[in-house]
Amino acid sequence: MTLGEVVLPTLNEAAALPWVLSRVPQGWRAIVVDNGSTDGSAEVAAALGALVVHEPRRGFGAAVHAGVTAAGAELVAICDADASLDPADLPRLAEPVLTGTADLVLGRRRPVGRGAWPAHARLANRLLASRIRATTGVQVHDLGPMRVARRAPLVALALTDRRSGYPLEMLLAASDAGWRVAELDVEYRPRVGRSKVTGTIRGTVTAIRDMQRLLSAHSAPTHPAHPSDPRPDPNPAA
Ligand SMILES: Nc1nc2c(ncn2[C@@H]2O[C@H](COP(=O)(O)OP(=O)(O)O)[C@@H](O)[C@H]2O)c(=O)[nH]1
Ligand SMILES: [Mg+2]
Repeated sequence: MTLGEVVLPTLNEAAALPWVLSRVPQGWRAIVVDNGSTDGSAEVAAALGALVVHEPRRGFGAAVHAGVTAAGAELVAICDADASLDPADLPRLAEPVLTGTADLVLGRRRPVGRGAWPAHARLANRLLASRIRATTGVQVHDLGPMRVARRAPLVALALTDRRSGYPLEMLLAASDAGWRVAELDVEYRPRVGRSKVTGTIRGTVTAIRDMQRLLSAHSAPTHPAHPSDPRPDPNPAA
């Protein structure tokens, strides 16, 4: 029985896929979303038994959205296809969702080895996480790409970002929906191949822009006064 499916957004990751797919645990199925690769990623994935979904529209969010849409199991996970994260961690991340203590589990990246996480990306991520904590109250420390949730409620969040704002939009929407968000440590290793997002200046600038836009549009949480609060209602009914 398939307990969960792991969506692997893939843009030219042929060199990483054999290791990544070999690490997909029992009970999990890999969905490789090929985002216009020119290095034979789709063929490698298919030869190794993964379900391959083709998403011609570029963008991290477009790729993940296509994979989540193609999935059908109870749980859905997301993981980079670049061998920086180990799919063998998925059952551990799925545990709080299965036992009902969390609705979304994020892998908090703990770098292993030199060069796993460029300094600028790490700093930007840390600042972003603190801004998320301030705006939402959700206690996250890393906007990490490895995640597990139940598929149906995730689809119901109706996320619209199709680029690098997708991971942030997911967290903001989950927070608005009252989801319990948990973080568990995962090892983060130097990726195989070239980064498409945070390892490049263009990718980083795009990611920051996408995320700034989402955060500015997201209002701070409103805390309704307790009925026993003696202060006058600032918005009295007419
Ligand atoms: N940026 C980006 N990544 C994509 C796209 N399609 C698929 N991906 C995959 O999304 C994952 C994240 O990108 P990556 O280059 O690892 O970003 P980084 O982890 O910030 O360095 C990788 O598995 C990529 O292959 C796309 O159109 N743009
Ligand atoms: Mg990566």
